[in-house]
Amino acid sequence: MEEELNSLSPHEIAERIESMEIRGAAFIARAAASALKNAAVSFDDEDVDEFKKYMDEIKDLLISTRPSAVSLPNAIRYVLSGIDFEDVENAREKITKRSEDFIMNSHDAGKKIAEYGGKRLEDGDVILTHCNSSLAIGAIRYAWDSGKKISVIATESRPKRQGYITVRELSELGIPVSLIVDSAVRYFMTEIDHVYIGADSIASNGAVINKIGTSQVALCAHESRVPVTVCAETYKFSRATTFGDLIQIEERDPSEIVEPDDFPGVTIRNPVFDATSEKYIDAIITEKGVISPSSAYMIIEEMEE
Ligand code: RUB
Repeated sequence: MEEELNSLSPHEIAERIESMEIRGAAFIARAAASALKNAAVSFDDEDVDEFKKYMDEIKDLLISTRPSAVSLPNAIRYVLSGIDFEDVENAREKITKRSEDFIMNSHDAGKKIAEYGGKRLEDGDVILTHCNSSLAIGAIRYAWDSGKKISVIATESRPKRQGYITVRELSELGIPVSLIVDSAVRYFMTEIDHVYIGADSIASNGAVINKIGTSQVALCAHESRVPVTVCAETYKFSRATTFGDLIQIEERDPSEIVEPDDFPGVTIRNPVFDATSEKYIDAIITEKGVISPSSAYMIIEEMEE
């Protein structure tokens, strides 16, 4: 699907992010970088002010699609930083190059995180994962490919059931995997050695925003003394949280849960992410190494302006 991005207009990419055809924070970030490149390449005018206006429109459109994934504005900031908009051709070339660099760095970061995360798993480990994180799966896959006989328990992840994608991916790799409903997490926690999850955003205090239900998984793990590991590239850390901003939790259409007409007079709420306190997270694996949540601020300090 990623190869297809080059042939899509920026509006088509924004639509696919909003509808969740493109989903998962890493893929969303790379898709946003591609959308900016496609916008720059297809802009057909020499007026630099119009070009800047158009790029700003695309930027705002992309940012509005998934408000909880900080990877998205961070990808956009990376691609557009240092672009002076004095000449269309020059700006176009720089945007193209920075977009390609972002995508390449994102893939490289994923490989490093897979290695660091995979090495921490041991033969015989049972890993619980929630939702569908390409980074958490990368680490699990690394351990499996290294010959460790691990197995996975994956939650269904209501309402959109991204857990189905996870179990299909793992089972295609030959990794033993069980599917459970979200409410069975505590029941199975005594069988689990590690919780491995991804992140949409990480706040400066180390709190992690990820798929709704992650905080319950982490609480259960804490109760059973099971370590919780978050696999996330540094572009998922939120600089704005150091200045007091809170990460917005996206609420989506209630029809993702049930048909609202079947429940007249009932308010149906559909928050799709939640915040897990840093108290319940043991390690965050980034491409720069394994850190404790209390070091999140240092990662943000080092981020490119
Ligand atoms: C996906 C989700 C994933 C993170 C990390 O939610 O919560 O755990 O985005 O994914 P949604 P990755 O399906 O609503 O986008 O590790 O692939 O970046």
